[in-house]
Amino acid sequence: ITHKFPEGFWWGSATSATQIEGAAHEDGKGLNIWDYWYEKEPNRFFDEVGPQTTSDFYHTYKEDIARMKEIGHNSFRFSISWSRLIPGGEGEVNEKAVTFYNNVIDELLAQGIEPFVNLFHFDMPLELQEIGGWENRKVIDLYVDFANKAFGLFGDRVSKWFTFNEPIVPVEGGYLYDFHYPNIVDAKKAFQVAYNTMIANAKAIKAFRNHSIKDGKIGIILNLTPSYPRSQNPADLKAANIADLFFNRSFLDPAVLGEYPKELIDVLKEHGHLPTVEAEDKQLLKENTVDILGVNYYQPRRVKAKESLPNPYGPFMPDWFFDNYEMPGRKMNPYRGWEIYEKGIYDIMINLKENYGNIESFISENGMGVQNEERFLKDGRIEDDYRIDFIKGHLTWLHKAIHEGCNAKGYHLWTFMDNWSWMNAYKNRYGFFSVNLETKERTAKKSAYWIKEVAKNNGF
Ligand code: BGP
Repeated sequence: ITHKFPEGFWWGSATSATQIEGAAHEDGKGLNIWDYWYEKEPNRFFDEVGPQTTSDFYHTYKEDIARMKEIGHNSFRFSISWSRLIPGGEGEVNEKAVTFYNNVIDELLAQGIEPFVNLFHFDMPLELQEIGGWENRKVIDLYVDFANKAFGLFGDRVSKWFTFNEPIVPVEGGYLYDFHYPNIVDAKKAFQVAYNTMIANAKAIKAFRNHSIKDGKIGIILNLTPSYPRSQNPADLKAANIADLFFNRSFLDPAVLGEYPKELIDVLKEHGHLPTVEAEDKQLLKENTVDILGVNYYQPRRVKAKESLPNPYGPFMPDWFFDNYEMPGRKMNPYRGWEIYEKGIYDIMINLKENYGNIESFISENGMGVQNEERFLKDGRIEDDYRIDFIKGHLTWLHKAIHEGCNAKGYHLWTFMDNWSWMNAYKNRYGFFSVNLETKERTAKKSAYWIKEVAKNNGF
């Protein structure tokens, strides 16, 4: 074993409610924006199945958790669906949902797997989106009520909690670049939404502290994309810095340090895009920072200075300041088209160590999406050596970061079994297990056997 990880390292995988549960209309669940977008409003981008067609974890959790145990997971992340626990987003809890999440938690604990519970993974209850979603401060209070109820119901057995997964994604998709419902393109609203989610994060943390959960820790999960400049020219460096401010630090700084970077405030002020704030917000943010940070890492961001000046009369957008840059010779995932840059994981960790108080963290998502993965079927199982190499490459850099004093506690793959995705349905497969969508049969891929050994040896 050349790469041994610290004792108690968390090996596992990550999922989200909308992507695995299915049972979208069962047992009193309300609609969320994804149910609506795919079922009720013709999705104008894709001709794909919606979140009612999933691996059906709602009914198969018991066998799936046994599979997790079988491949050596000691931890597993799932999310609680707000619209399942509180249909409509407001009011009484749905007892059937309480039973389901209780069963999942109890089953995980019975198998020796620690539940990591996330509260919001892109799945706004439809009724709350209709009153403006995160644009509306009332939704913050309803979210805190939801969080409080979840802490109260499950906090006796769950100690690791997360407020949000990738809060920037609903901002980018729903308010800037038009790829998620509600398909608004308006940077002013986008910054308000981004800001309000961080207020919701702080308020949920504050509520969490009143629950005295044993060994309780609360965190946030951010997709950090290290922002690499094309060159060391001042203009390229500036472009990379601005991209970093918008896409990483606008969440990382308030979550971990309790305040926004001054440079970001200056840019927003200059362009008249400062969000509306309330008097007590500043103190609230300062006093309620996270205990732990989940880092989702898939690919870096490479940028260069803008080649042509943006139209000063056009609507303000973050990409006024930079262009994306495709580095010649970069390594690509040939089966999906994202860049693979394993060292990014190390750069993120060193940044957290040097600039964010070496906050306790873990890799909460990392993974390789592959199209038409059945082409790698051999004797009934998918021989995903490329995924093993991918994970190994990232773990090697994570191991080095830990060796240099970074406070990283675990690695979760995206994802446990092939699941439904927001934009691509089942096109990109990520799981340790493949899923036959007709029979719902699960089959372990080669990587599942490999990770089992890694977990057993706590290294490779
Ligand atoms: C992350 C999300 C996940 C998951 C993953 C893979 O951003 O947190 O929900 O979907 O990306 O991306 P995709 O499904 O688009 O391939």
